[in-house]
Amino acid sequence: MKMTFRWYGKNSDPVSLKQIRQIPGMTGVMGFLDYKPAGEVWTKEEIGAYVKDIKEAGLECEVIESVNVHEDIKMGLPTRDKYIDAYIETIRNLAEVGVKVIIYNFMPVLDWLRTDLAREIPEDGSNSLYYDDAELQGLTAVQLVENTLKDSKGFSMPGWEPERLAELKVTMKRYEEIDEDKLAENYKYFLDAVIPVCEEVGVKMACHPDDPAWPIFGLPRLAHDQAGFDRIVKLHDSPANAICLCTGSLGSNPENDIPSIIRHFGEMDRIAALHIRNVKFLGYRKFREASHLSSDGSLDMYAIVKAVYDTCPHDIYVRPDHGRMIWDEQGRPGYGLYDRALGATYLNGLWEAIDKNAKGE
Ligand SMILES: [Mn+2]
Repeated sequence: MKMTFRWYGKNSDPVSLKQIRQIPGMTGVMGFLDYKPAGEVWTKEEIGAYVKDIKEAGLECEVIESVNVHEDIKMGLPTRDKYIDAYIETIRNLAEVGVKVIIYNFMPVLDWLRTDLAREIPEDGSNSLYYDDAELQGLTAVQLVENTLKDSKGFSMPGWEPERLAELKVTMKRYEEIDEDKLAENYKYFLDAVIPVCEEVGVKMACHPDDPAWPIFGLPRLAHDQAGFDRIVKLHDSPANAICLCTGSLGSNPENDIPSIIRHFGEMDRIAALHIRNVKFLGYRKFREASHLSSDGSLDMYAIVKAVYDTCPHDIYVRPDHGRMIWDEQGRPGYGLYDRALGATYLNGLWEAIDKNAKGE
């Protein structure tokens, strides 16, 4: 297990590379150029400068996250080809600096969504990301963005700032004609274009699950259970068409048996990276994020790490995922230093125990 840490870059992450380097067992970051809009090429110069800083801090940058797929590709518009060409150029540029895995998602319109970004956990006074589907009932996506203007209440729709509201209305309208099959067709068109390039340059594309793990606002979604990912990996059959298995995203639906899903895709060699975190179920489509410890949440983290150990390559890229805000830390919701560092240490502890046990030590 290569333990890594998400890092947003020196201009927008309050966590420094030096701090990340000091977490025990940390080998690298899962990087991100957060200022790049979907559809723009990540140039050699900017990627080179970003990776140089990481290497100078004694860390690797073999995984890049959130190379976002332009909406025109997901919608299958005629303009998609120019955005696919740009994506391919980015893949080539990333490969040149040693990137091995690109994490992305194919969620229409909305990325991850929570109804509260800082819900206090009554037991200990920390806070974490929170979701309650009931709070979204009766709201459309457009109303949700309008509401954030009046009363932010913690709602967040990444990528859909209020100033883009008009565009959101048009996009939502277009999706009325796109069902899951049509979305899968558009997805295949994208994979058929990019996967051969990935094979050529030695990069894996790793699809991140829908978060939360069910369709919202009537939009088609493909990546929220085992059957969905079975369909995705078959759209273009190649080890380069892989998964970023995010336990917390898939685990937001209690019907998803996470260790079993890991074993299923691990045995197929289709897991290129994992985000490992815990969630606590609070009711139907209602959850909050917990510390990584099994007993703090609803997922069995031992069974998860054991499934990774048993079925994935032992140098698989892993990172702790969202953490709580603890010890009065101020920072990016879900991406503070302290709780994620505790998560990494805990995951490394589970791995060490599983490894020594397997070797009879
Ligand atoms: Mn994730």
